[in-house]
This record gives sequence, structure tokens and C-alpha cells, in this order.
Amino acid sequence: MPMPHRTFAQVAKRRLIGKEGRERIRAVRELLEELPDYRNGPYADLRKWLTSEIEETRIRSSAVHRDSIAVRREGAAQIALVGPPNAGKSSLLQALSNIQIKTGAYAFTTTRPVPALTRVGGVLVQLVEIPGLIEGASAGRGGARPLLGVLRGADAILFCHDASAPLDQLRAVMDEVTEAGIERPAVLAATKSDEADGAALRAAFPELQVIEVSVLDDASVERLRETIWELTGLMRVYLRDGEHPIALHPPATVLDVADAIHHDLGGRCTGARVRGPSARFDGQQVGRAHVLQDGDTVEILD
Ligand SMILES: Nc1nc2c(ncn2[C@@H]2O[C@H](COP(=O)(O)OP(=O)(O)OP(=O)(O)O)[C@@H](O)[C@H]2O)c(=O)[nH]1
Ligand SMILES: [Mg+2]
Repeated sequence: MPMPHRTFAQVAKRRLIGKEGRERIRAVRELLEELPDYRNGPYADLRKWLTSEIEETRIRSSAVHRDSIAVRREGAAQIALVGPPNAGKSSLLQALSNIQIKTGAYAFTTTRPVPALTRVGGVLVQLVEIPGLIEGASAGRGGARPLLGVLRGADAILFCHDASAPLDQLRAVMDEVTEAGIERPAVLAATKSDEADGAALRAAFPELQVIEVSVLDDASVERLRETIWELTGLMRVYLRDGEHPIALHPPATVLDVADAIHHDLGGRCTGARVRGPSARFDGQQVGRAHVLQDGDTVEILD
């Protein structure tokens, strides 16, 4: 005597609650095996429903998959490298960090966002290459909508463009970013500057800071690194000589630093001894509300 079809439907729904992907498909298959094999009537309808559940679960899983190109944030800031295909983004990422990444003299060498953690201004910052955004991205063309999602998570944008290439592709990329409603501090890298200077880019985008860079010229890469640091908008505070600084969003006080080190220390902190740009003299004793400046060295007092 099979279970009444209404009861079966309830049991089935209950068993599927909270299950997704492979787990849900397995549960559906088990239910299908338990289901009486009638060709017509309510049991046949249940079979049709369960079979469609398998297909829908598959579609949902692949959609989740497509969105999961999201990049896990690391470091004090995330900077997106954005530009037309073949602009030299991967080459820059490689020159600025230690990662090995495929570069190529053709478009769309990179197809997924590639993160690389590197030190800029002594602070760990995450650079992310966004694969060549093309026209229509904000409308979802070229599967670029998830890429714009990644871009939305970034703190700032380093636009990259081959200094000798025509400007329309770069304009198209910038338009896509604007159309997607993404506004971030930005700088424009005129890449491959061993072949052409950035004059054309400077003339075309007077509102943007343009920095020339060639991966064949180490000094230019280091200048770019310094520019990226400025782009983060962060400030550095040193706790000890010879150690890496901590990064904070200005304005930052002594209390902010103590809190950043450890929440308990924030509670106990009474002030600090400060050396550097915000101190009137080396070792000046200040209160916890004292506003620090980039490059200060701080000894928290508790
Ligand atoms: N002369 C010169 N060539 C460069 C420089 N940087 C990159 N290239 C060349 O430009 C081509 C594209 O470089 P990629 O770094 O792959 O460019 P991309 O922007 O990552 O390209 P996609 O991922 O395909 O969008 C390669 O052939 C590189 O060797 C540079 O500073 N100078
Ligand atoms: Mg690339």
C-alpha cells in the first residue's frame, strides 16, 4: 500500500528543505525510487515535479558556480587592474608581485580574476586582474557581469592601457564601469612605455593621473607601486623600527592604533609616545585622541 500522494508530497518537500546541489539531487533520486511507478494521476505528477527539481537544482548550482569567481579579500586594500584585452595587466601583476601568470600577445589570455598579494608602501595589498572587460559588460555581455561584481568589491581601480593603442577600447571599458555605477579612486597606467609615452592618454583623460610603466623598466614598476600605495588612501603607522607598519584609514588616532593591535589594548590605552610627522619632538607623549600621520612611530602606553 503506497503512501497517500499528499503525504508523499509533504515528506518530499520536508526532505528537500535546506538541501542544495549534489545533496539535493541525491535526495530527489531517493524519493523517485520510493515513488510508486504509476503513469498517470497524482503520482505521475509528483514524478514530473521531482524530475524537474533535478534539472532546476543543476541550473542553480551552475549559476552559483558562475558567481563564485568572487575573490577572497586579503591584505589592507584591494586594487583592481582593469583594461581592454592585451593591455599588459597580467604582465604588470607579475612584475609587481611574485606570481606566475600566463601572459600573451593575444586577447583574453586571462579569463578569471587573478589575485596577487604584494607589498606596496610596506603594506600587504591585494591586486586583482579583471579579465578584459568589453563593451556591453554591464548588460551581461561576454559573461562580464560577475566581473563587474568583483570590481564592485575593490577599493580602487588601476586602469591599464597600452600607451600606443587607440583609445576607443579604453573608453568603452571606462563607460562600462561608469554605467555599472562603480565609482572608485582611479589612476591610469600607460603600459608598454618602452614603446610609446603616455602623452596621448594624458591629453585624452586630463582628469586622471596617468603613470607610464614598462615591465622592462624596474624603476617604472617601482614608481607605479608607489602610486598604487597613494591610491589605497591608507596611512602607515610603525610600532617598532625595522618592522612592517600597520595600515589605517585616515584620520586615525592613537586609540585606533591600539584597537587595531588588539581590542583589549584599545580599552586599556591611555596614550602613546610618538615619533614622526605628527610629533612636535621625538618621543612626545600624547593622549589617546591624538591624530596620527602617515609614517609615525607609536609606542602605546597603558
Ligand atoms: N614591450 C612591452 N610589451 C609588454 C609590456 N607588458 C606586456 N607586454 C606584452 O603585451 C602582451 C599582453 O600582455 P598581458 O600581460 O598578457 O596582457 P593582459 O592585459 O593581461 O591581456 P589579457 O589577459 O589577454 O586581457 C604580451 O605579449 C606581453 O608580452 C611592456 O611593458 N612592454
Ligand atoms: Mg591577462
